Amino acid sequence: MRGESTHVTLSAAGGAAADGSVASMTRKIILDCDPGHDDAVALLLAHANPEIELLAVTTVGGNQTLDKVTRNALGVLTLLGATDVPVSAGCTRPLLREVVVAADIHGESGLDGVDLPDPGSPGHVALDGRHAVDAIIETVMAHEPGEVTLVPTGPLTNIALALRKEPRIVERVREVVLMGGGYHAGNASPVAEFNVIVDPEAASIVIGAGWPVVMVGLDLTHQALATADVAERVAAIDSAPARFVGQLIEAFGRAYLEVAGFDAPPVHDPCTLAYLIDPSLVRVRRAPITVELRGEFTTGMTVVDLRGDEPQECPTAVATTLDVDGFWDLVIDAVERVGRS
Ligand SMILES: [Ca+2]
Repeated sequence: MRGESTHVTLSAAGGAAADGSVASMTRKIILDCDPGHDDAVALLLAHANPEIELLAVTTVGGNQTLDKVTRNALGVLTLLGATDVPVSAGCTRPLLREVVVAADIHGESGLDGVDLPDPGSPGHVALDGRHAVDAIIETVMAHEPGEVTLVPTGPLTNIALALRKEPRIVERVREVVLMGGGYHAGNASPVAEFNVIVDPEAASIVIGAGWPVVMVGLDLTHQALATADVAERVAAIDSAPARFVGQLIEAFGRAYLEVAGFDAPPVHDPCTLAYLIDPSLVRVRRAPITVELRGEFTTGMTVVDLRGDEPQECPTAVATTLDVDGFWDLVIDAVERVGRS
């Protein structure tokens, strides 16, 4: 009898080969994001951790408008020295609803309080010419089935459109590990999390597509608090990326204190990568998930059925418990690695 599983990948990629040897466990990912302070830490972890191969970065309107989050993604990758990763801009607005941004938390720029390289500076990362939806489809279809994992850390508009445009990606993608939702409290409403409430129709399409989905929601990410101890560990590293992460934590902490009364800010998005890098850091539980689309007070709520035994055949799962120390060790390790390169 299995209790809460630590990992729910259903496909065979990365497992033992026919000759008994173990194939490379490096995880090839596409990071679909809306930077955003915590997205920036996800970009850092995806770039710096040797277990992750960052195939592409795609951007979506969310924390701020598409032009702003795209500029931020390019700036963060430049600062990290991640100059060989293609970056594609995607959807400017949700499938059906009006644009909503999170300027209260992330500021007018989407990354207030940090210094990014001047977009005109030599060596600055430039946009790939493709639309994000095409970049996602082309990258997934160019790899073997079960090879590419999608990591959405913003509203799910790009992923939903990619699914509609090329339904074969459902069979091809290894799993979708998304930051969004939650099964207890929300943040953008009493019951809804920001990424899901911004484009609930897209979230419903992605979560219900039948591919393996791990929903890393607020229940999990509110355990990833950047405390004063974390800030001190970052401050002890003498490098430009470390100073950048220090600015991020400080600005994010100020906003979360003012807006939500948190003593330390929850650094949501990199929790998805922690799960992929070391599944023992994030406990997950399989459970059916539906997205509320018509509620008068509950639109954007992720309704998670936790009744009864864990349904072993269910393709969706929710993250429940974070190994907090292990998570921050990974982030600090990533800061040290980019500082050395
Ligand atoms: Ca985000």
